Amino acid sequence: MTSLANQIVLITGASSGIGEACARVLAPMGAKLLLIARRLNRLEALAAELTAQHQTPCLTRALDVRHRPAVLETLSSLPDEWAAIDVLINNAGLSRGLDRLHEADVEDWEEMIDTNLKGLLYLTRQVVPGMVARGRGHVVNMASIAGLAAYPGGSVYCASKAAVRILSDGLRQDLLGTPVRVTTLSPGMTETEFSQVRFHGDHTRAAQVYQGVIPLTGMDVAEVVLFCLTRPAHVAISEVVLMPTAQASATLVQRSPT
Ligand code: NDP
Ligand code: 8X3
Repeated sequence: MTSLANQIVLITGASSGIGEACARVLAPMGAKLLLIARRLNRLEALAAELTAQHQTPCLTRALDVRHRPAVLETLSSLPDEWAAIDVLINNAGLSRGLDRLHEADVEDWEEMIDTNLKGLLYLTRQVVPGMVARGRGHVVNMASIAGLAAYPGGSVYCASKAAVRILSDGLRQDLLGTPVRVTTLSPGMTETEFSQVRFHGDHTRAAQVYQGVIPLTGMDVAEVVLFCLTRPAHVAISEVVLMPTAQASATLVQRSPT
């Protein structure tokens, strides 16, 4: 088993959902958590809770991963004792809208591509060289079942997540010969703030996504992240697809009457 004790784990999108759940699952393992998102107040509350409960060393940083100079500044100005990042969980991401491609809002496209794709790339470019130099590291990229096949109204989000999968494959190939591992996670329907964000705060529409289904929780996904991170050094889990039992694909969901 790979121990996470005293490992520095950077989690993007730690203010909510899957990223927050990863922090909660990794804290009792003795990891040191570098928590990143735009909503600093949430990160600070989470850090205070984890430090009180598990004595977890936490460092919080407000960062919009879309802004390359800010990513550079944040990561290059870390205190020395936080600079040697062992695990990078590229989780920050979002979907905006569920509109037909030829009718969709271009601003929504920009936000998804800039966050899901370019943000992930900026973090990776900044963190992975140190992992290679130190001869240890693990990158976990949050893709989605949306990256396995398109669904109506989701083409740009799906394309961004397909890109995450392919980028992860490429990174794995580029890192061959180093001990750095790359894991892609492709979860299905997971109840977080994801649908509220997708529908620009329309709670009724967001709730309908999970109607009649028991979705995954952020903790379900985080437990899989933990499993991947703690395999022995010679075991690299390349990709995991996980869905609620009531889901067979992005478009095939068995709903019980409510
Ligand atoms: P949430 O909306 O609950 O969490 C998204 C997180 O991403 C938040 O912490 C948010 O923080 C952060 N984030 C968004 N934009 C930025 C940005 N520009 N800079 C920094 N942080 C940002 O959704 P989930 O937890 O569900 O989503 C996490 C990941 O999982 C995403 O990549 C999503 O695509 C993926 N996913 C989700 C599934 C689902 O069904 N929920 C299924 C498959 C994959 P803040 O707003 O504070 O910046
Ligand atoms: C989120 C899952 O199917 O709503 O990535 O796109 S889905």
